[in-house]
Amino acid sequence: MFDKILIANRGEIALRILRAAKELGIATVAVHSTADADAMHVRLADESVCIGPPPARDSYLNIPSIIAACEITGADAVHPGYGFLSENARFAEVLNHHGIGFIGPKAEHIRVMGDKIEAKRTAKRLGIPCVPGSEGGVTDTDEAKRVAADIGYPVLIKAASGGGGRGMKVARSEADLETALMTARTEAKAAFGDDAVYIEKYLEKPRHIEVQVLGDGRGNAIHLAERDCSLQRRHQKVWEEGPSPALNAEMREQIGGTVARAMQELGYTGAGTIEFLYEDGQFYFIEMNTRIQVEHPVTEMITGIDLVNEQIRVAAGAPLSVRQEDVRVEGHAIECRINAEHPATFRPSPGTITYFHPPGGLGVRVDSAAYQGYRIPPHYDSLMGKLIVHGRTRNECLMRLRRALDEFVVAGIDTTLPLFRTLVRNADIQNGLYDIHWLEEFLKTGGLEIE
Ligand code: MV4
Repeated sequence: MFDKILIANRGEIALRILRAAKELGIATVAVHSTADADAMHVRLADESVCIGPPPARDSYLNIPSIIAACEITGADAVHPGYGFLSENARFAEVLNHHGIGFIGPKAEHIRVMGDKIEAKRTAKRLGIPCVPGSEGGVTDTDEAKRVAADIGYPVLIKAASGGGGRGMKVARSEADLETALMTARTEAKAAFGDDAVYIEKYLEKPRHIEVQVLGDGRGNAIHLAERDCSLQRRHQKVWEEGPSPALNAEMREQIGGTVARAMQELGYTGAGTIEFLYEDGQFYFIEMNTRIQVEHPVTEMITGIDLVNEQIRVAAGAPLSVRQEDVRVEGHAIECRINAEHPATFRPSPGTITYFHPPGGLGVRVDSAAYQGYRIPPHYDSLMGKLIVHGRTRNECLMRLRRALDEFVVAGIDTTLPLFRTLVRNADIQNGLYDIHWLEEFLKTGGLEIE
């Protein structure tokens, strides 16, 4: 097992990783920018190293500074959290080259899944159902027309280096196709320095359902059911829950089994998420994330399995602590991402938290690095905390969530708490009747009565 882990991240996920390390008896090193000297992850770690000025590219994304911090402190592994360097294959390779463990998958698997065309090719080879579309990249209009005619309109043009929704263009008929293709390629080149694009059948009203996996890198892999992440705004998840209100146990076993077998064949190491669009009873692979995700507590609450503990153990060469037959889904969990933003305009609201009172009680978990008197710096993303609630049934979970949201007090800054207080009382949400467009439609049509 590792003796000392360096956490190359900040905020609530840095605390989450610290807690897992501490429970395993592993010493911790925090790294921080000059803007984060007062941050909670710095206070809770055994040691800390300042790695640069506020902009992430000069600190949390600065590979030489992080390697130096490992060498100064004698850390034998790095946990990258999510975002920042978590899906940077070169970072994983550089660490290995320095004899430092990377708590994540093999660099090769990060690289494959980072290219959406390669990821899809791999998924298809492993027997995972994919959205109908081009075999690989598409460059010329005639080829695009042939593919589109074959799969039928509408079609969607996606950037190979994209993800997070950037650089996508819909073509509703052949008349739209040439412009969509050229615009997508130009935007992809500008955003990612790579103009490779591919084509898929455009699904009009799917849900976003993702399956959590864990692999030991030596031929054992399991699934830990799914999360429904359909409630998003501008490709930012807002509310995640598990299990999905749209699936039954049989469908869960089917897609979970397919994914676990695929990851076993791939020899995948650590935690991963296979993202699907789900429409009319069918799953369609879109992407794979090779990191721990923001919404991982939903899975932890319904399975009782500590995903970060498993990540660390597996990276150190240990087997998974659970077998597939030991994984059971118990009850229901919902996560609300509380952002330091205005609840109606979503304008970021950095500044000092003058009062902080998180909710508690049975089935309530708050993952946050915030505290009373903490000043949220303006340089990073606006996630201020996550409220995760568990209940024996979805209805119990909703009732408990309503109570927990009413208990939560954050003063001095704007937060998205009022949005969640509205959502938890909405009939469509209560009935689980929503798709990937529901939230934006709700916000656009004035469902939120907040000025
Ligand atoms: C799609 C799609 C419809 N059809 N692919 C958006 C982000 C990227 N990860 C994949 N995305 C989509 N891919 C096909 N073939 C619709 C979306 C999409 C979306 C997906 C998940 C959650 C929210 C979304 C919001 C808009 C579009």
